[in-house]
Amino acid sequence: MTSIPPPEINDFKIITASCVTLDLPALPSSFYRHGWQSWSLAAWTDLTPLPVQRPVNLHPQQIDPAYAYESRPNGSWLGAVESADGKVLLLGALGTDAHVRLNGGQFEGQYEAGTGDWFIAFGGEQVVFSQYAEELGKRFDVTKTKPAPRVWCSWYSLYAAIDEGILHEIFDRLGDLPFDILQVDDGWQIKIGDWEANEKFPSGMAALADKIKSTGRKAGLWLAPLIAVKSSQLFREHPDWFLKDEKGKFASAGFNWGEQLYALDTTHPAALDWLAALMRQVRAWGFDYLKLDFLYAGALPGKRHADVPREIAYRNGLKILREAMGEDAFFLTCGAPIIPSLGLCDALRVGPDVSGEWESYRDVVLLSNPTTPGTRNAIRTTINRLWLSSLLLIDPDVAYFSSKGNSLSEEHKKLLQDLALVCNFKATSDLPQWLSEDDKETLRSFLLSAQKINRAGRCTFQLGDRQVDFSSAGELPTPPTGFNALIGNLVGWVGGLGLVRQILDEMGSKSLEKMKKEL
Ligand code: 9PG
Repeated sequence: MTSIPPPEINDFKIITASCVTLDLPALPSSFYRHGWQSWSLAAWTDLTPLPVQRPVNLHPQQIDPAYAYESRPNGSWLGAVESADGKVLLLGALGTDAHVRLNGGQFEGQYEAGTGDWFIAFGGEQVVFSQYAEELGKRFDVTKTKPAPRVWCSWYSLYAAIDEGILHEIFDRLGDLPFDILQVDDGWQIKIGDWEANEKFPSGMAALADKIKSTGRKAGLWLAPLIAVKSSQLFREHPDWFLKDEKGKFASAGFNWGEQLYALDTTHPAALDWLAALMRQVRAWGFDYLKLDFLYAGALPGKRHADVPREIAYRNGLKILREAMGEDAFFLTCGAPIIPSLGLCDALRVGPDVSGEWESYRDVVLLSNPTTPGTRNAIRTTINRLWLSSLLLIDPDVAYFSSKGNSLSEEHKKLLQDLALVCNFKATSDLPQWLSEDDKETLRSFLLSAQKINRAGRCTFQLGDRQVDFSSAGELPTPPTGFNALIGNLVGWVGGLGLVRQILDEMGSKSLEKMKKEL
């Protein structure tokens, strides 16, 4: 263990150690928690332990399951403390497989396997974070080259209820709105693991890409190549390609689509060959923008074919995916461990999903879960990850323009639109059928906007001649006590039951089918 005094003000140092301890002169007033992957919480909080988030069977897909029960303030790779005078001390790993935590008056960092470099800086918040980003850029061969795309994505309106007919109609009706990419999301594949067109796409995926290209845009596609369900042909034919736990059972990669998820072992040579072939296939169909999702699965704890640190295993898998799709493809990573993705993708989702509601009381308050879809959750975590924007394009998820298909207030819709401008990553899923002429003009000027943006504070920005303040999304709700805590436990338990989630999914898809008929 290396114990060192913090650096002088406005200075930073880099030291090599497996475990580092900084003795703080006084207890800080707040702690910057940096969650593991795109959807995990990033926020400044006080030092009170956060309750364990629920349902616990979703831990593998929402947070780093290795630290799910850590009650001290902690974070993946980096953390920061703020003292009463507003100065910030940042401790951050310059390698993968590292975690930090506050242990009373000591700020500790630890590599899971072996030693690595630590970056330590003290000074103004924006300065220390940008110095850290600069050092990360050097270590992870970051070359930020691609221009920011303007994307229409099928997820946040139709969800999985997409089919060939409705997508063709939407692509036609988008008219001359200035989108660069039309991206087909979840719902086209046979199964999670079997990445071929399902019966809703009888003309096949190449025909779908052709249709998009005929509108003058590039074609985008969503896949989750590092997970599979047990009923997939992939899992049935190659169970040996999947990650195991310490007891030799298949490790859980979470639960979604009414099924248990499993993780591909990205150190297995045959699995890597399969991944590379899949990427070449998707490019051959004509898709040039790839949103690869649920990527955390490559870095979950477990037993692998080759005994390498889990995030190195993930990063090697990502390299194979990148090489096979080609440097000319636009590569967006999602549900992805943050630091191990740097330098290998063009854009990274930096927050949880938005949704048509501001906040779910059930999820955020009763279940202490800030990682589930919700507009407030998405804004909160994205704002706290803006420091990554010097390293790659950061995707804050989509903005809404229509009053149909969501229950957001005008003010909340505007906040999401402004967040997209701050990130310079513009996307929506709104259906052209939903947009009034006014909505279309707002969307058009959003897509064309090239305002000058200046950060004024942690949550405040100057956008052209307007000031924007995102602080209404910043605070975390107070954890439940008494009766509400009891209800929370019950909801957490019920919500973790597979059958209950299946029924909810079923209800969701029925109401989407109804909405489609009414378009
Ligand atoms: C498609 C979607 C969209 C979306 C992605 C991802 O259970 N979860 O924690 C969970 C979080 C996010 C999520 C799905 C499940 O959404 O972020 O944009 O592509 O997959 O299924």
